[in-house]
Amino acid sequence: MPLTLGTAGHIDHGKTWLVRALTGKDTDRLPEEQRRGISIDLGYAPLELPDGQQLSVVDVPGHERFVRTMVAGATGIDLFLLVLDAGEGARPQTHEHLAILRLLGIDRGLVAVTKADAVDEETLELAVDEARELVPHAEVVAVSAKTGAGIDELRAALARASNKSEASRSDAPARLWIDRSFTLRGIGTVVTGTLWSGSIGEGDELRLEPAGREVRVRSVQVHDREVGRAEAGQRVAVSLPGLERRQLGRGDALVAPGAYPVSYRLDVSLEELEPIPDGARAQAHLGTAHVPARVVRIGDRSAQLRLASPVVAARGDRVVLRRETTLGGGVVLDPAPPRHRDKTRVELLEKGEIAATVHGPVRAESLRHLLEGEPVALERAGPWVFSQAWLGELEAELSQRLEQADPLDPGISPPAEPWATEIVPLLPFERRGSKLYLPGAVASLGAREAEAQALESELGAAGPRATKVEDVELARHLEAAGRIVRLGDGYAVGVAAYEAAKQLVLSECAAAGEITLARFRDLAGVGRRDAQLLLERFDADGMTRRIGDRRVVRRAARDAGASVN
Ligand SMILES: Nc1nc2c(ncn2[C@@H]2O[C@H](COP(=O)(O)OP(=O)(O)OP(=O)(O)O)[C@@H](O)[C@H]2O)c(=O)[nH]1
Ligand SMILES: [Mg+2]
Repeated sequence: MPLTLGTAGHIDHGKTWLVRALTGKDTDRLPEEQRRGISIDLGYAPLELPDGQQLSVVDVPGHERFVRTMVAGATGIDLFLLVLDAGEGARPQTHEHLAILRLLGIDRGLVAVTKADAVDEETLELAVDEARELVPHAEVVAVSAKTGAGIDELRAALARASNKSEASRSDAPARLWIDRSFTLRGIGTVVTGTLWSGSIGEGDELRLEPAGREVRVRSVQVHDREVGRAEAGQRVAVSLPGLERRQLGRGDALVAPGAYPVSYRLDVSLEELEPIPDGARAQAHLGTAHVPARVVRIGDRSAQLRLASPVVAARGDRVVLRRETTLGGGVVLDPAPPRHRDKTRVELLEKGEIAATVHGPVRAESLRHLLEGEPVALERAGPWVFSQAWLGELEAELSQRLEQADPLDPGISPPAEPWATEIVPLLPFERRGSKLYLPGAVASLGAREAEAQALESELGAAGPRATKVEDVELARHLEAAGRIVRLGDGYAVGVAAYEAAKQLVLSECAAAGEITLARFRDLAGVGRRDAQLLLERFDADGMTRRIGDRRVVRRAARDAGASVN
């Protein structure tokens, strides 16, 4: 597994010279860097160790104004090389770079106390002691880039440190944080970066995020050599035909399609170098990206970062928070959380109890970035996952509503949420039309039977005269039960009166071929309005057809009538 080594240290302490002494390459390639004698951008060089191991070296600038470039360079490295000027000792960016390395979780590396040629022995010893105190777990080597003294010892120490390190990111889908992009004649746009995880090969279809652009890899190089496929941990150059250089740059990521969420929020466990108040604004650095963020505190040790623009993140990613100085950082607990301030949720996430954070339905794909494999201890329906307890609560709530439903129509409208189509069928209810019912539930009058009987006798007494019924539900139910007949405008008649009126129409039409409103009114002995309501009902029943002010019996009804008679 190839490892990446990143320099760190205060401005002018001799990082670039040391990289040149180790690799033979001057990484200060920009004219401005050469003119000013300082590093401004990241520099890259391959380094072959005595035991044949290959390292990729990233040289970072030490200037306090370029710390954000240092973060972009340090992100994704496996080993650090902290460079300390023997004459100067630790200075502000020595400390800040060290803090950033710690926040990024890069704890393996060594310290080179350089410019040994420029100081006396005593000063050198003091500097070496200071270095040991500063980074107690690291090997300290005194060197001079100018004379070459100690360089071989440094190489041997690097080989030892590399042998102890291993990158363990190769299982996850491909993600490459871009740190440079340029155009090569005849090839087009090329991006470089450290491949954090997965592999990238010729012909791969990837996505450029957060823009969400589909890209196809034409070729892949590792240290200027074409390879079929580059592996996690390597510094990679990828050529992407069809893309303009200005469409991408440092801070973008090339990822396997669909493998990582692109998110405006990150739940993080927080580590503070200085107190970060709720609502604080800072730059959030993640991978090679940095975006303005607001820190929404959730309890003592965690926060939700609300970002001004989206980032591609995964659980376990490190974030550094900076203003003019480095404020702190964190580890991503949830790369795509809902907007919340829920302390319990964060505590569960921290413990890795991802399933426990799920109650109501969420899309399974939104959990994929939190879980390895399929969610266990969760229910699943279509694209949704949810807890058994939540399903139980839903069932209880719907059952209660069904029990309280109108006995005349004991159904309720099912939930209208997007998950309803997949989840409601899991519950022991019956779907009839647009409503849900308890299994086998039938309409009943229950306590309203007395009311129903009163209405029935009222209608019976009224004969063919229509009666207004205010209780529409009751009327509908009694009609469905064959106990009354509803007319228009909320009126109704008894069944016997309806049948009698029907016979009047049928026999008049059998004799005269037709019936008018006036004639029917006289025959039935009712007012004009009631006659009209009855005739309209016969029309609606399909028994009669209206022609101007007359009505004739439809053939089907005549035949049916004949067969009944
Ligand atoms: N005597 C002596 N001088 C050195 C040595 N290494 C570097 N220098 C001097 O220190 C200056 C800065 O060295 P660089 O390697 O550019 O320092 P740096 O840490 O890369 O600086 P930034 O990238 O700007 O942070 C050089 O121009 C040299 O003059 C050394 O081993 N011995
Ligand atoms: Mg430099």
